[in-house]
Amino acid sequence: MDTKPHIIVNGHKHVLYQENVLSQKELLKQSQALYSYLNKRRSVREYADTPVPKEVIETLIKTASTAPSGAHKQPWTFCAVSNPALKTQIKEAAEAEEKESYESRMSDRWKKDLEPMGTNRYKPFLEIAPWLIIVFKKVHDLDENGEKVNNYYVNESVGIASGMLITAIHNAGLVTLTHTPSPMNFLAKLLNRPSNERAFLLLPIGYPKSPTYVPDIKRKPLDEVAEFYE
Ligand code: IYR
Repeated sequence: MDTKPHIIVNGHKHVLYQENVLSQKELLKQSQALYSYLNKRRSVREYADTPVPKEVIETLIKTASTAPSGAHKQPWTFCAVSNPALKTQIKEAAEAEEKESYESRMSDRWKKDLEPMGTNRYKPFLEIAPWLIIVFKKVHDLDENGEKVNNYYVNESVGIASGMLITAIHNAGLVTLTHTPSPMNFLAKLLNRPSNERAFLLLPIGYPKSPTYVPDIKRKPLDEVAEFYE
C-alpha cells in the first residue's frame, strides 16, 4: 500500500494515523474487559490520607488532556491542589455553600433523591484526600493582547476530558468523586484563575479509606440506556 508518512490537506500537514486494528475475537475480549473494569468504578466519599506522587497526578492530567475538543482548542485547565492550607480554605468555602444549599437552596424532592447516597453538607474529604483537581473550563481564550478568542463546544469538551480523567483515576487504582459545590465561583477566587476560566468540577483523588462502604446502587441494563437501529 502507498503510505506516506504525511500528506497536506488545505495547506496543513496530516500525519499517518497509528491504527490499532484487532481481530474480531480480540475486539470483543478487549471491549468486555474494559466494561468489566469500569463497571467496578464507584464514587467514593471517604479517603485515606496516604500520599499520591505528583508524577501520577501529572500523568492523569496528561491523559485527560488527550480528550477531543471543539476545533482542538483544549479549553480546560486542571488545577491540582495538595497544599494543606489551600485544601482547608477550599473545604471551608465549599462547606459554607453546601450549608446554604442543604438548608435552603435544594428542594425537598432533591434531598429525598439524595437520601440513598448518604450525602450531607460536611465535606471532610476536601482536606483528607491528598489531591484535589479542580477542572476549569475556558469560556474563551485570551490572546497575547488580552483579546477574546473563541472556543467551541466548551461544556462538551470539558465534560469529555473530565470523563477521561475519572477513567484514568480508576485505572490507576485510585478513587474520586464528581463534587460540584454550588455555586463554585469561590474556586476561581481561591486559585487566582484568570477571568476567562469558570470552575467546572472538583475531584478529590486518593486511596479509599479501608474499609469503605458505598451505596448499593444498580446500573440501568443495556435495554434501558440503548436503542439499536439496524
Ligand atoms: N452538591 C451537594 C449535593 C449533591 C447533589 C447531587 I445531584 C449529588 O449527586 C450529590 C450531592 C453535595 O455535594 O453534597
